[in-house]
Amino acid sequence: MQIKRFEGKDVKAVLQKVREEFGPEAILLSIKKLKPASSLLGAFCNSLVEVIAAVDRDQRTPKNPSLSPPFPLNQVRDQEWEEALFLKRILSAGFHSEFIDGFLEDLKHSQKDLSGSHLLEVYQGFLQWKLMASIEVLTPRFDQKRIWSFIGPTGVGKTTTMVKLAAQWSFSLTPKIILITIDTYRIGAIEQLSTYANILKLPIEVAHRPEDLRKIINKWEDRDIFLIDTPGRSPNQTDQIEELKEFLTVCPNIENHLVLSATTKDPDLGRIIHRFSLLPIESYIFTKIDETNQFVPLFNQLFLHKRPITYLTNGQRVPEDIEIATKGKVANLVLNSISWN
Ligand SMILES: Nc1nc2c(ncn2[C@@H]2O[C@H](COP(=O)(O)OP(=O)(O)O)[C@@H](O)[C@H]2O)c(=O)[nH]1
Ligand SMILES: [Mg+2]
Repeated sequence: MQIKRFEGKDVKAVLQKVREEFGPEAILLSIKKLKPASSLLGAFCNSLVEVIAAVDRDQRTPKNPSLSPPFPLNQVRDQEWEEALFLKRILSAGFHSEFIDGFLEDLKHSQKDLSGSHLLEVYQGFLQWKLMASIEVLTPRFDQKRIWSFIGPTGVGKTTTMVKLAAQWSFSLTPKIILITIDTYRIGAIEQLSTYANILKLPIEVAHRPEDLRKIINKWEDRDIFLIDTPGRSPNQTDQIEELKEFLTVCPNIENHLVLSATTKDPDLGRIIHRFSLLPIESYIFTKIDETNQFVPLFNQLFLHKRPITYLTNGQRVPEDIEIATKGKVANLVLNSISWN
């Protein structure tokens, strides 16, 4: 029996050395990390791995060129596998590469106390912190006159969201609210909003031209909150967005809130945000979070196009299905949408 100590930068490299020298009959006596890793990357790049292996000289056979692993994989230390699995999961979750790079860099320099805790939970906690640190939220304030417009593609829930907010604010804040629509394109759009205005006993005005909008805002100067519904605009039609801009620049204090559906695919979301950025955007409102369980695309946009998120909507019921976005809520949606098993 020959016993020998092997060293290498990682388990794979050391096992390769063992295999080359002792062949497939080698018996692993121990596998140890010599320099404890202080980070996830350290586990793969900086540490030294020591393997003590033995082989019975008489049974030793020439090098085996077969591709099958020479040793049972379950002999590799648990912690390394957990780190590798965690990495694999977040890599396959669809995060933007810039986020992954920053996350790994922070993880590398963090002090992690792994004593007595499950490694996956420690890393999930770290990811949650990083998600929260990467986004901005905005809690609406009504200490002054507010003029909110709801802009975005067709069918994302602009009108529904505006009415949910009108209802909630008029029940709880008792401000004077007026509903305005510039959506004179879609058949039934004015009727849809008029129905809600009647139920909520709020005034409604229709602006056919930018000039009308300016006049309406001046006419209702006693109002605290102006809510402007807009027609859905295709991100591919720049002229439509330019036209919208003519309306929404008639008054300097109009705040545009970009309404996006959480069900939209990642590249499409990016394109929509890019096109609507022709207008200054105050916040994002994400709708239809009840219709998907994939929230990494939503997060990627919040990460890449840094603007605050104000609201999340989670159903068709008016006014119940809307909630203020918090960093914790967004981070939990993202974490829960990653497959950890
Ligand atoms: N499931 C779900 N449906 C929603 C949500 N918000 C709006 N909708 C529905 O989406 C459809 C389009 O809404 P609408 O407000 O007319 O969209 P707009 O064209 O952007 O004004 C309607 O059927 C709404 O009831 C939401 O948060 N979840
Ligand atoms: Mg609408």
